Amino acid sequence: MSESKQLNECPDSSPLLVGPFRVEFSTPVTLESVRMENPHLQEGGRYKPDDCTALQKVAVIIPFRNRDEHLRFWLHYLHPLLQRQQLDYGVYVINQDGDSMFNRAKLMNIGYTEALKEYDYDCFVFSDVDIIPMDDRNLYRCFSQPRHLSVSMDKFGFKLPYSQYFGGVCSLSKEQILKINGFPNTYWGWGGEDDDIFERLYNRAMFSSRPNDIVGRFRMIPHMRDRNNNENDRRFKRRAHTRTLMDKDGLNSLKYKIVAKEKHFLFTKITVDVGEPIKNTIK
Ligand code: UD2
Ligand code: MN
Repeated sequence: MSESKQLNECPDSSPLLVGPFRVEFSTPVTLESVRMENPHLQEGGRYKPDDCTALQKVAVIIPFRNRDEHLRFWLHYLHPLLQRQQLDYGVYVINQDGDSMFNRAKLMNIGYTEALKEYDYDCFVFSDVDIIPMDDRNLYRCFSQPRHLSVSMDKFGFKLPYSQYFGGVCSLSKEQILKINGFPNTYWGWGGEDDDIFERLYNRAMFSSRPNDIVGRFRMIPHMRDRNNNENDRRFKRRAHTRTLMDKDGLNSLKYKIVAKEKHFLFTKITVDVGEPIKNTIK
């Protein structure tokens, strides 16, 4: 009797994939129903296949504040998909505490840092809470180049809005993230941080790989602009300095305080104090 059986690597293309599937937001889902649908999860929203060794260890990072309804839909669609993709994965909801201006990219840096404290992840997928893929052949894992996954969204008529677009869902390996010093911490409010990330990649001679526009289809749950996520009207001025600022503004300048860490059955929720914008740093 041997306790530890030797597992083979999972195949490059999972036999469990179904291709396109239906995504709709008219029937509300509950955390309890999602939990029932996913009996193989471990606490904190962790999973790994039990019949093969996953090719990558993936932390899925969701920048978050006050979007519980969207998170329920996200969990409902994404947990089964990530399992069909045979990933060794964990879901991290990085919840901005308080009501200061929202800072999506800083929350992504925090997610990267905190997930690595828990497990030896080699790949990081960063996803908006409201974007749901419509095809499970769109792999939530890392590639030899950073990847932009949400290429074909309903809100943009299933087209890429512009060629440098990097918003929505993207994946980067640990090495790729370190090469660009992570993400900027200084974009407060809506917009610009995704273009900054694209520019960081460009400045380090990387580009964004993409699935095709059939596999890369997504739906965004329709919503209004949140409170305290006002359009950042300094974003264009800030991005003009990305080439020089990227070495100073990123993982090496990241400061935050953990307020709470909770292991839910379907995700790990880390509530953080990200601070406030410093006035007039970039004019
Ligand atoms: C677009 C991009 C997004 C980001 C943003 C500009 C798409 C599909 N997405 O999203 O990636 O570049 O523009 O910053 O083009 N959030 C909260 N609570 C809040 C505010 C934001 O949870 O109060 C999170 C949540 O994960 C949300 C994401 O931040 O999905 C982006 O914010 P948004 O959905 O309001 O912005 P949107 O749809 O214009
Ligand atoms: Mn959105």
